[in-house]
Amino acid sequence: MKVGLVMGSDSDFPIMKKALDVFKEFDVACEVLLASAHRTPAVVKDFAADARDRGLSCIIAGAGAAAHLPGVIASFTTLPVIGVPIDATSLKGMDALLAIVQMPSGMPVATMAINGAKNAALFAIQIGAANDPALAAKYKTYREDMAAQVIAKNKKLQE
Ligand code: RP5
Repeated sequence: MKVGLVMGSDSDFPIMKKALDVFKEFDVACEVLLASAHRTPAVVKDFAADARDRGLSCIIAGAGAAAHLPGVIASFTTLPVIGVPIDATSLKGMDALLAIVQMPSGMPVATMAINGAKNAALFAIQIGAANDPALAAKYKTYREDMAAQVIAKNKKLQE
């Protein structure tokens, strides 16, 4: 499985790195791009237009403020696009959340929580795992480990 990870500014990197960390943990290949829907639209178009031909399964796009990046990427590819609204302004990410989630009918972007880069990566893995039994098994183990941790914490709480 190979995914794309795009961010609108280097100021988004501390949040988007959480997605990269997940892909490293799951040994998933990732193309990373810094490009802006407003500042470098041609770079965004070039990246998205042949993303399927390069073997990407889906694209995660993180942006703050007037966050058009995920929607613009979605306009250039039929791959699933996962949007991560970033808290980058005095509106604390609500601006980006509303910009990303309110796509026109027929043009979906799967929108995560504000700063939800980790869940974006896990959702991308779930998409890839639909046709990859080894990745599906890894993800199942991840979920089982998470459940075991909660159960262990509860047990400790009862002591
Ligand atoms: C958006 O504007 C970026 O995605 C970033 O979240 C925000 C601020 O960008 P910088 O001014 O820090 O480059 O386009």
